[in-house]
Order: sequence, then C-alpha cells, then structure tokens
Amino acid sequence: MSQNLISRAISRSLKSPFKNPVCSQAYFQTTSSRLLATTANTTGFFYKGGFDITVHSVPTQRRTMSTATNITSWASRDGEFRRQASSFRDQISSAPDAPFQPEKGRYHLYVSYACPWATRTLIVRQLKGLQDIISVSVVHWHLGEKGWRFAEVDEKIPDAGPDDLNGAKFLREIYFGVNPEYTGRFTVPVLWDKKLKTIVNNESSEIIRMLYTEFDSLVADEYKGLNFYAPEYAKQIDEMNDWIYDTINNGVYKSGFATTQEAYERNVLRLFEALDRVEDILKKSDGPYLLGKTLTEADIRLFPTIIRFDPVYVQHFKCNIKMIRHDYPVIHKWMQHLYWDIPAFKDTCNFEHIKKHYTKSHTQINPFSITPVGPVPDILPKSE
Ligand SMILES: N[C@@H](CCC(=O)N[C@@H](CS)C(=O)NCC(=O)O)C(=O)O
Repeated sequence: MSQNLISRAISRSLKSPFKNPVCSQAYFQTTSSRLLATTANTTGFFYKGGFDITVHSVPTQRRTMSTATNITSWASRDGEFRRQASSFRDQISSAPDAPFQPEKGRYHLYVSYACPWATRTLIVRQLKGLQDIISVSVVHWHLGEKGWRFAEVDEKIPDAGPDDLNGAKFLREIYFGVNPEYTGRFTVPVLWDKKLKTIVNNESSEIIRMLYTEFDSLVADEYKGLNFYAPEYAKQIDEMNDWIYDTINNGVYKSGFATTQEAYERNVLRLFEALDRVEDILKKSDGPYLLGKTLTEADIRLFPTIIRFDPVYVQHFKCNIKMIRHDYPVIHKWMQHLYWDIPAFKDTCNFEHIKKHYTKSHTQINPFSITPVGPVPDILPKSE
C-alpha cells in the first residue's frame, strides 16, 4: 500500500505541476497549577481598560527558558512532531455550585482565523447562535518568537485587532496573568471568563462540547437542543475523532513539522491512507455528512483541516501525494457543501489569515516567507 502510494505520488508529481501554497503549527504542555488572579508579590500590571487583575512578578529568565526559546521548535529530537496537552480544563456548566455558570456576555474567545482548532470553536459559536452571547478577539495572523500577538489599530490588519478586553499585546500575557508559572505554549483558542478574570479552558475539543449544550437557556429557540454530539451518535463520533485527529487533523502537522525523512514519510502516508478512508466513508454514507443526514461533531472537526488542505498543507506541509479538488471527489463535494451552503463554515474561514500565517510564521520551513499565489481560487465554486 505504502509503496504503491509512493510510486503513484512520484509519477504524479512528475506530470502534475501543483500550484499551491501553505499553513500553521502548534500545541502545548501539561499541568494547570493555576492561580486565579491572586496577589502575592505583585509588581506587574499589564491589563488596561478598567480591568484590575494584578499579575505576579515572575523572573523574566524563567519565562524565557521555559517557553520563548523553543516557540518555533516544532519537532522533537527524533524528528517527530508531538502536540502537547492543553492545560486549562474547566467547564462552563449550569449545575448548581458550578463556578463557571452560563451567562450572556460573561465569556470571551481568543482565536486565530489561521488555526484549525480555534476555527472549530468559531464554527460552533455560529451554528449555535452564540454570537451575541460569547464575544471574540482575533489575533494577528503572524505567530512569532513570543507567540500570538494582537494587531495594533494602525497596522490595519483586516479582521484582527487589539485586545480590547484585557489590553494585552501578546496572548502570552493572558496566560501569565492567570498563571505566572505557566510553562506550556500560548495557544488559541482560549475561553476567557470576564467575571472571574481567568482562563476557563484552552482545549477546543472541550470548548465546542460546552457550546453545544450549556447555553441552551440563553440561545434563541431555533438553536435550543441542537447538539452536534447527540447521544445516539456519540460512540461513532468518538471512534471517528480518534483516528481522524491522529492521522488527519494532527497528521498534516506531523508531516509538515517532521525533521527527518522517515518521520515525514511515515506520517504523510498515514495521512493519505486516512483520507482514502474518509472518501470511502462518505461514498457509503446516505450523505451529505460523515454519519449520514445529520451534521455532527465529526464533520465540524474534519472541516477546518480539509478546507486548508489544497491552499496550504499540500505545498507548505508537503502533503502533496494528492489534492482534495483533483483526487477526492466525494470529500470535495462534502467540503463544498459545508463551505458554500452553511454560513457558519464560510464566515469563519479567512484565507488571508490562513495562508499568511503558515507561510510567514514557519520560517524554518519557508525561510523567505513567500506566500504562494495559488491555488486559484482557494475553494472551487460548487459548479466545479
Ligand atoms: N489542543 C489544542 C491545540 C491548539 C493549538 O495547537 N493551537 C495553535 C494554533 S493552530 C497555537 O495556538 N499555537 C501557538 C504555539 O504553539 O505557540 C486545541 O485543540 O485547542
């Protein structure tokens, strides 16, 4: 199978001049020794705008050693990329005594349009009609040495801007504000609680599940009960998430960030075997979704990777054995339907952020930061 794929890939790459571009990164670390904006040894104060959280003073050197120096080192010594586990894992819940109760205007999402994981949360926020209930800040598309930063107003970055809520310049300030000892990566999405001034959760797979159900007392009637992880599908969704996460969602990163030929080939072959499997599942489905006639979390989690595939991963992450538009007709149709027919998918997809982020942030992969022009268009219209 693998040999087959490789020889087909080689013969194809000789014939077929792909015109493609690029995309992104990253992960995390462990434990959440969290401090809820308490006060000992306080000297720092980075929040502005009527926000009175005080920040622990932490020796700069320690921060630098634990995080900043390796912010652009994606692969481990053996050449394999390993995504770190998310640190903040609290839940919004309407259970009595739960500290994070659902409330209109209380929660905020820090996201990047470039990031497939953050995009999941934006899709679900819109699918559940939560736009007026949960606010959003979008970071600048560039991920630099100090991690994500916010755009200045005069930079005029379309669809990104300053952190009006907490006045941070870098996302890391939000993490350090909650836990000055934080040693993980400063990732998006971040679900922020304006009331307790803390991070509730920074794991997209958990955030989306809270959004399905916990705000139902606040959303308009048409959104109540809309659960993309309904009990009757839960087992199938879990099973699918498991291999799709490993081989596709994370598989593109494992291919792109590999620093040995062996790690790259191992992961890129697994990726295309998994895409073949998805193509087959969709072929057999009563459609138009992975599990038949109902849109589920499995579709929501797969979409952000597939929509970035041709425009970015083919070229930038060397996932170029096949393209979605040319080689996976059923996945292509599924993706076009979600993108063109359901506003929550198209409205949360920003190709300028996506393409610039990957190509201009990963200088270890693309040292001159040139963003490829193609493919044109980013997504084909439904007629093609
Ligand atoms: N497990 C996390 C992963 C999030 C993640 O890796 N986000 C990336 C962007 S795509 C990030 O913010 N990376 C910044 C960094 O690693 O410095 C989730 O699904 O929420």
